[in-house]
Amino acid sequence: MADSRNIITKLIASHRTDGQLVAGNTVSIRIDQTLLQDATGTMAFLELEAMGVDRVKTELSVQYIDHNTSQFGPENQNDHIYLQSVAAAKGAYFSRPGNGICHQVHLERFGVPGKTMLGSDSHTPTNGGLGMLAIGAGGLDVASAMGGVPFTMTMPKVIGVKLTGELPDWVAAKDIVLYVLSKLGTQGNVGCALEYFGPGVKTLSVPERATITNMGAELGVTTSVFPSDEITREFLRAEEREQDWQSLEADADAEYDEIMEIDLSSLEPLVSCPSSPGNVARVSEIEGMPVTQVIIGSCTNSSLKDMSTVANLLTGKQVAPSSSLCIAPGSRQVLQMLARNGGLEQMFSAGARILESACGPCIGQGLSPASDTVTVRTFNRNFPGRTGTSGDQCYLVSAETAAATALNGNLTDPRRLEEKPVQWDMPERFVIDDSMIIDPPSPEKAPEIVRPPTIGAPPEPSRFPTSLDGEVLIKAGDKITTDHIMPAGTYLKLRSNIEAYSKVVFSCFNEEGEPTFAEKAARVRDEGRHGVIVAGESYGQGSSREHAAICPMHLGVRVVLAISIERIHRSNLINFGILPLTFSNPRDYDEIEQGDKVIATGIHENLRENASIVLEVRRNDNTTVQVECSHALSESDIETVLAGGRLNTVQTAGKDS
Ligand code: MIC
Ligand code: SF4
Repeated sequence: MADSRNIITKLIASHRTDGQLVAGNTVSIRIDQTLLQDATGTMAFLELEAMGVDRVKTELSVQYIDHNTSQFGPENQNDHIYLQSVAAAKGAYFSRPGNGICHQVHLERFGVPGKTMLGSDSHTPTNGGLGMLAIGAGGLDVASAMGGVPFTMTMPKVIGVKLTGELPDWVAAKDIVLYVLSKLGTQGNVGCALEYFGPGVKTLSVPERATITNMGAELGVTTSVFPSDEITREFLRAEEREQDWQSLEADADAEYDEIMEIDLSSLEPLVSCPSSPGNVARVSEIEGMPVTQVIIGSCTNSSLKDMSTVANLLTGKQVAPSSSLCIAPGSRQVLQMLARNGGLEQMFSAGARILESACGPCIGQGLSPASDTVTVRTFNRNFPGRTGTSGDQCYLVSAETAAATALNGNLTDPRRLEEKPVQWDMPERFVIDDSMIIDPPSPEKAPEIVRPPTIGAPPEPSRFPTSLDGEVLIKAGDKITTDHIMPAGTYLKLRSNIEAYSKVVFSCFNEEGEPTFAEKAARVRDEGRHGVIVAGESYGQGSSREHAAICPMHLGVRVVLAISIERIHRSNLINFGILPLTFSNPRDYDEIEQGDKVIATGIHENLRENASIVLEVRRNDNTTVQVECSHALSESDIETVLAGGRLNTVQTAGKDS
């Protein structure tokens, strides 16, 4: 067994601090690098401070400013100022606003094959394109890793994706991952990880691999990984980091828990239709609809490869008058390369609007589409309302399909283009200019931490009650995303202010004239009772934002009962003392309604004795039903939930004496 390992097992084995390498078992791994972005970073650093950690213990930790850069009001820059000072004080690198999207910049400047990375952003696996074991997690887990605490996870079931053949003209890496999404869907993949292998791997550059590993987040898998080979080496050489390269391949007869085979030459341009990345169709099936807006960018499709393809396609042409084309190159390096090689000129001559290298419209920071119109984007998520327009119709495609669409003003299969694609070759050398990255000073020179007035305090957890006196505050359906639970967009600036942000929990489900979710929850909390959230399958899909646990916790929610719960969100619930339960019998979902009372006694004992949890549901018509629930919590998870969250248990774990 030891000499027939796949890459994921090798990486976990070489970083393992505890646990057996058997799928489904709990394993702990040492974390080499961490990544924080600003929208999750303030909470993570406040938590790190609360843990008493003086200096990060990882090989490398980076704080990026890329999400919240629109600066309506003082809050965003207040966050930036706090983050710059706390990163310096704690020994982390700081990537200034304008330097680019965290995953893209990390790939360029910091990612190292064979290392582990934990990032407070669900798309952290992007760096799996370089052969890293990169995993998304909530801010508290990342803060703990920065404090030197190993990361505990479920040993994944490894699905090998065998790539053969070569992509046809105008078919892109994005179409590969959309194809995988069409096969595996956005739910039911918890506990799995994807490893790409086979002869087709050699046909893909590092940025293309990163597009594929990036969107593994939409599948709900723990991570996605490519081998590190000569192509990886060439990329790192062009980044002047060849010394960071090491070869990483699966053993010749490596085993996978499952294998999926994709003949790249059989693929065609694909599109995720509204409003889930998993609603995949062929572009050729649905093309022709008028499109008023096209946006090219985000951590999925903003590399120099994508941008060069777009620039070549736009050369000498004009964006259709009925369409608006916006382009956000993923990093300052990409922008500098485009500025030097003329790509930028080609873009704006064609009428494209050039945006800052940041997340921008991907997280609802402006450029919301007009009512009842179609927006086509190269992003990774099209959850309802994420564009900032309610009832939005957002389609996700490759950069090739997006550019062809912008030129025609309607959804266009790029294979209709008359020209042949211009072959993209990796530049011998990228522009290397790290002047927007601030290195951490030595400990003696650590600055004072600056706390502008909108920086709040870390959340204050309270112990889990011995008996539950709950009320169902909401009964939600399947595939509830963290965007449903905690909207971003214009509310993103409230990330450092839990009290204010809590007011918009589940605001997309509020009805006019009815109390909001937050008002209902506060009423139940103020009566000394507990909030319960009921949901269907795949609750908590999408982002790593721990606010989707912290804000409900702040409003007194103590239990989430769902048919299934996604990985990162489930950990965040545990981290903030909310008990994640699943229906032992999914049909019981139909037995509970909003407003029902939920009573349980002896929860502490039952959890500790691993006995099943039975909730007594008292309905509004005075009938009562018993609902049996499962939890699959480890011993330490149980203690964390009972303690009211991890802040109460890790305070001393990484503490400097
Ligand atoms: C996202 O794409 O949804 C985000 C915004 O990057 C989130 C992080 C956040 O909510 O701050 C993610 O993917 O984890
Ligand atoms: Fe930023 Fe969008 Fe990527 Fe999230 S998915 S990190 S918001 S670009």
